[in-house]
Amino acid sequence: MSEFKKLVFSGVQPTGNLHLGNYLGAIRKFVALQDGNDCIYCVVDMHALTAQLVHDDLRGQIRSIAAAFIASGIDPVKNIVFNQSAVPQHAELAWIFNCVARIGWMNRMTQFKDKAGKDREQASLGLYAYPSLMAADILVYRGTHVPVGDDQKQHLELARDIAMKFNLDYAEHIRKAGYGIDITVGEEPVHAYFPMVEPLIDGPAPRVMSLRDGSKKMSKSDPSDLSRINLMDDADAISKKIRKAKTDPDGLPSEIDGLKGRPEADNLVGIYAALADKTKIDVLAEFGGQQFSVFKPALVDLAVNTLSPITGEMRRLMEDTSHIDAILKDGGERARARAEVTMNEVRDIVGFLG
Ligand code: AQP
Repeated sequence: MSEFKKLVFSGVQPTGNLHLGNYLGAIRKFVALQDGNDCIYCVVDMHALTAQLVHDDLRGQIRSIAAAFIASGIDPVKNIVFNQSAVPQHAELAWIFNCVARIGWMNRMTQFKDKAGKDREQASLGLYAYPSLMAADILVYRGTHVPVGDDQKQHLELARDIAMKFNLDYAEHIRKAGYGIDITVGEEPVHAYFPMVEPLIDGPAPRVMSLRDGSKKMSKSDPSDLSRINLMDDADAISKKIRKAKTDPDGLPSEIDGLKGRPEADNLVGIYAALADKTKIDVLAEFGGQQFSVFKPALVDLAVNTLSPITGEMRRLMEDTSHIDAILKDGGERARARAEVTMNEVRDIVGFLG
């Protein structure tokens, strides 16, 4: 048995202001993973059309996500940073995956149900097929590890199902062409062309929740700006949002069990832990028994100290976008060359001519 070469892939949609959830759930992990790994980080602009068909400034949004990657510490020379639409092979593989994936699988996707809302008949086909394009984004590089927030777990399970079905349906063709490797999935030996992707979701804040409602995830599309800390917020805005964050009347518990049934307190402790690179247990050891009037200012200081340098660098990069454009162009070329290697083989496996 052998293993696929480790390749880290992840993407962020250019659909509005990046927030603390995107940073802690995704971008900060991207930065940590770049040491010692082959990493590809993508601004998924084709996915952005599923959120909204016509954007006022999609190009500006694409650049600002790329700027956030660079400002957070991602090295665009060592890693590949690019925008999805620069590599048409993503869409080509997604079409094949649309034919592999089953309607029953897609119907179970909770993000589609949430985003489509009540009037599902009016949702776009693109929104429905989003997870199939996401599987193609990763697998066109035969990506093995995907750092994401907890909300993307189900989509990654679907990517595994698609990869597995492709491997099994085309097993003979894959073998005959001399592609693929022998792996075990569970106990089963499988001759695989595509790897079984692994989500990297761990950490104290895998799902950062809204500051106004501890039962809803922090989201770019929440109409209330007070619900999220944007990466472009200044110190005053961060301070105001944390001070106004919903809490309950009790102080902080000393034990983790004391956070049960207190989603807002749990969320703020998780945010503090993630920003300080600690566990929630460490944070409660420090602040247990204290009131939010003590904890919130400490959280403000930590959030401002962590985010301000990133915000400053993002602003600087966005003043003259030629540097960002050059990074995306170079990344697009390098990504396209790699994706084309996979697509040449995939075209051969499925039986297309040339
Ligand atoms: N609240 C969150 N907590 C932890 N991780 C999160 N992510 C998003 N929200 C949270 C992670 O950020 C990465 C990029 O997300 P995306 O922009 O591609 O898509 P999304 O999950 O749809 O993000 P938003 O901010 O919630 O946007 P809208 O409002 O447009 O739906 C992903 O790894 C995601 O898990």
